[in-house]
Amino acid sequence: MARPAPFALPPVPRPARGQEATTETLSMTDSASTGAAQTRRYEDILVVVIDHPPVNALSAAVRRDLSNAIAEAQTDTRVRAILLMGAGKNFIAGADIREFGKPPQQPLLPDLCNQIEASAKPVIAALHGAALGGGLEIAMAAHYRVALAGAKLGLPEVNLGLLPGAGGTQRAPRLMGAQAALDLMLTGKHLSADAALAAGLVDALASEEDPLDAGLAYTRQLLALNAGPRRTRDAADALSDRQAQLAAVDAAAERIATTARGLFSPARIVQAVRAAIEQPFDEGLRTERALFLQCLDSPQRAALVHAFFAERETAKIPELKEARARRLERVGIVGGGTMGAGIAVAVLDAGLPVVMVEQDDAALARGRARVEQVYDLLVKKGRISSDERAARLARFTGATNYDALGEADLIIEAVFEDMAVKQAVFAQLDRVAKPGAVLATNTSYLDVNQIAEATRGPADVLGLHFFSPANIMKLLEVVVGRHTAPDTVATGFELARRLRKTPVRAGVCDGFIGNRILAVHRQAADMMMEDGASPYDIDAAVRAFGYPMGPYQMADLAGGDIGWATRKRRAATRDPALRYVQIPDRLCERGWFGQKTGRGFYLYPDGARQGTPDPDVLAIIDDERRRAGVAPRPFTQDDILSRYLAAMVNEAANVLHQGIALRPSDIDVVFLSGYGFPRYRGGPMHYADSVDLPRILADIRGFAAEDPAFWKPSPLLVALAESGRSFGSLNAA
Ligand code: 3H9
Repeated sequence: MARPAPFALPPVPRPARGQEATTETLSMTDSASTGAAQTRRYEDILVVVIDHPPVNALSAAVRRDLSNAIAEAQTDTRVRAILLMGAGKNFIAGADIREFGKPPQQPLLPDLCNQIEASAKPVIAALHGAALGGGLEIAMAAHYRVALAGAKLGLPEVNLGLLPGAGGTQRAPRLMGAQAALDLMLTGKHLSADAALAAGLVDALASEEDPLDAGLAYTRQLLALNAGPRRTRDAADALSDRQAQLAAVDAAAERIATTARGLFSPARIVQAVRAAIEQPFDEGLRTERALFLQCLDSPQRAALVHAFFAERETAKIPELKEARARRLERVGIVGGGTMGAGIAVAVLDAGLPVVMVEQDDAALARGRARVEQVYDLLVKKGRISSDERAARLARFTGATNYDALGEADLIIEAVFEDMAVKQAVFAQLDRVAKPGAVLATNTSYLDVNQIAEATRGPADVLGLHFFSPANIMKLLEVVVGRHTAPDTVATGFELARRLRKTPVRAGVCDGFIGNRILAVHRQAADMMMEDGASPYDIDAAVRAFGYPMGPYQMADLAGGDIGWATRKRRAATRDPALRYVQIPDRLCERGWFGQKTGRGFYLYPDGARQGTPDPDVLAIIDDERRRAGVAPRPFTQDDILSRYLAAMVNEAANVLHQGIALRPSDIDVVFLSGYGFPRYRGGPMHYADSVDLPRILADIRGFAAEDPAFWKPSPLLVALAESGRSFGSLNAA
């Protein structure tokens, strides 16, 4: 719903370079010495450059300098217009997220936006790079907006558990209409410059590449038209059809009831936009402020901000301080199964060529077909064009001979999960790989050191544990072996960057970070199942916590045979003191491997994707209880969750204690991006801190009374809980 501008704005001409002949640097107030917002006058235009690396976030210093610059310009008779722009790659990426939770400092962002809007002289914002959150709110408070190609405009506060709290919920609907504004705020998605123009969010597109040129040219044009301040608060057109606007709000309220399950801020966003329609502007701002403060205080905001920073921390690893990635231009993949094909697609999508090696022509044809199937589906869904499909597949070649891998800079092995098979592959890779090539195994559990022993250069070997489907899942565990060289590790991280994945450094152990911890809390779930909870009760409890699916739904999706093979492998070394629940084996013995076989813990009649509870499974569980001599007892949802999560947190503490993970926040990222842990709870470590560690420790000690072999408190958990510290304190360390 594009809003016509109150008066037509002619297209922006090319910049008249050299017009800025009378450039004069203005003296700044004391606060300007911080340099967070520098001012320069170009004839009668005051240019205010927000300069606060890395992304010009609106810290207290930026707000103060900006406010001073606007105030000074009001009384400076030489200034007819004020141009706002960002230094570096972005306009402004939003409020300074690091300030949330600290005492607020003046001037507050909403007040600054109001000050900008109230300016008696026209304020123009030239937008390039990120104009997000509070950055876009500043722009909407300005009187005119020009966007450069490549600008990204958005109100992504919802991703941080917030709502746009500096007038964004009141100004965006006045510019774009309620529906488009709600869409922007509820999805957090970014709009391109073109889309923002079409939506009414900006007034003009610039053809210049430089924001200063673009902003000056546009401002001069406005001055030539004698354009005065044009305040968004007074814009009425987009909201004129009140009934239609309220209908859009009602529709959004209905939609989020299902799509934003468990989230706090979306409903507040909808409420605030309703206020934009129903209340006068200043009252609407007060409503927005009250709702914003509710969000700011919510534990979800703290968890989501934690997740934001945690994801950016994972790439800060010791190896990257001492080494750089090796050359990474050609990738080889051994194995064309589901994982191999998924990895191939991920690499092709990143623009790199792939050579896939399979043992014979038939297996290679199947591998290629899997890759093609993914692209066929993307074309069918309209995500890529058939030309794009052809271009990506043109980078794919196949071979049945290892020699074809001789040119590869990185070779990823994705064959059957068996040590002897993997070692045989690595012996071949050792033979054909060029010197300096990085050799990676996509194993989910196996010992990377032992795999590396099959080569003469274990410094070149690491684990790259992708998650299925590998072209979609963001997580990549980069497993560092005993001899892995720092530049090999750096190459793993570089691959993740190119593939736009989230890399997490892991040490070697059975299952690394994610699968090792998963195995333990899945064991806790199995014990509850034998003790009286049905798999359906357990799944329901885990879903109620916020996971998209429970552990038995996940097992059915992944295929029960995979876990069964692992259990058989571990049988010989399993601690005899540990209880072993045989129910999953009973299902596997019947060939009930989950969705792919039509039944597992659930029934999937006629290829259904959604399972239904199976009375036969409940009967098998009853038989197993009798066999094990267990008298079933009831479990409430809280009982289930406290055991499930305590087992997860305890094993995570062991993983940290043993140095398998570098920091607690890395474990959070693994569970958020690979295992469906609800993001608004921040990950298991953040969640444990929010529950309180002594309480979790007390739970574990209580459960240990029944089963001391399983419920052994982790030494790290004990140390933290007894010294009043949190996992979070180790992140900062
Ligand atoms: C808001 O605005 C609330 C208001 O409505 C109301 C207030 C009253 N603050 O992502 P990158 C850091 S809420 C502080 O790796 P890229 C980031 O941690 C805000 N720091 O780069 C990293 O630091 P380090 C709404 C920030 O090029 C570095 O910058 N805005 C902020 O891939 C580089 O970041 C958002 O939610 C910030 N706002 O992507 C936008 N943003 O190097 C959040 C980034 O120490 N930001 N940092 O690890 C983004 O989406 C991306 O950072 C951006 C750049 C697209 C801008």
